[in-house]
Amino acid sequence: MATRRFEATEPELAALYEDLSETSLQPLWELRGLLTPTPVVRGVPYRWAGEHLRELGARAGELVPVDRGGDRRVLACCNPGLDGAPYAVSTLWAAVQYLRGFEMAPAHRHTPAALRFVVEGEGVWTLVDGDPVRMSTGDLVLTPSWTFHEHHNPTADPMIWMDVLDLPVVAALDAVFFEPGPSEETARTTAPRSSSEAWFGGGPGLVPVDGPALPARRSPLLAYRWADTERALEAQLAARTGGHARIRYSDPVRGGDVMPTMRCEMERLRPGTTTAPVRQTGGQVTCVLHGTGRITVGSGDQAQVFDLAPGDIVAIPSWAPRSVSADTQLDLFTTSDAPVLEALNLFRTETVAEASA
Ligand code: GTQ
Ligand code: FE2
Repeated sequence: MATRRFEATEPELAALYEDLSETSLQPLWELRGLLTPTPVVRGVPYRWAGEHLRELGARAGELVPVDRGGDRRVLACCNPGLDGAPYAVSTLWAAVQYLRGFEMAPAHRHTPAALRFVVEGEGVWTLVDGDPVRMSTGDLVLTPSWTFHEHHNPTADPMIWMDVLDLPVVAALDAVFFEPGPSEETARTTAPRSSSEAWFGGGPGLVPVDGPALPARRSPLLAYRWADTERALEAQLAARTGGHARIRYSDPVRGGDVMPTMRCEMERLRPGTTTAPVRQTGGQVTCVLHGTGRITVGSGDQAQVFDLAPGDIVAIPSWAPRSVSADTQLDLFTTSDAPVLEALNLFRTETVAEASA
């Protein structure tokens, strides 16, 4: 198979280029844009409005059944800069999943890891490797790589939530595996406290002595509850100056990020607060839990300003400065691929001096 052929006016060089092409070789001296001074990022700053996600999710709920074959009723956020790839940024899948009352999304597992963040609603629970984890407003729920998961809605009301997966990273590494789960119905209608929370959600700094074996390189705690998150944010706001608090979800036993590929954080801004523009390598996805305000993503000509309301999902491409302003009190959940970049010693972050507008 021949590769791209480069042009030359000098006949011997042209002949060389032809032979290189036939031999699937390319001359580096003719290649441009490989080693750029700063990242060339195809993904663009973008916001999917919560209002649209809710409305379109509900319409999909009316029209599209969830069953084997379909498996999940999910609308993927597709960054307009990524040529139709179903990714929010080049390294993260972000989507909304809609489960009608009394519906069930069947068990499966895959090597891409997933997290769920609930903007509104309760009643659905996810069975993660047999452990029932309920999902309520403001909760972060993990389905780490290769864990079986199925979603149950025992209530009469539909529920919608955000999924984020590291699928683009796993796909780029050619390491995607998928397997359907055991098909027998796990007929459970209640969600008792997960065993993961009983063991590892004991409270600040309290971890079991003779607990279950710890899973490799990811948190043993599968759910981070909003009441705990909010308490931590309020305590931090009381302890510090300024109206901006930020917390990171971590492995309660060993510290570090919740999963090897995704970092999760929550921030609260008091009304009238604006954050300094910060950029980092790798992609980020921000989801609005509560409040209204604005987010500026990018700088100079590329800067985009989006109004924020609950349920909005925002794509922050690599190295784009991100600044947030709160009109009312604003709670934002953000996930990123920072653990991947850190593991490879590629993580950079900086505060950008000039506020982008
Ligand atoms: O809930 O299992 O958004 O497998 C994409 C793939 C959700 C899920 C997504 C999935 C799921
Ligand atoms: Fe899945």
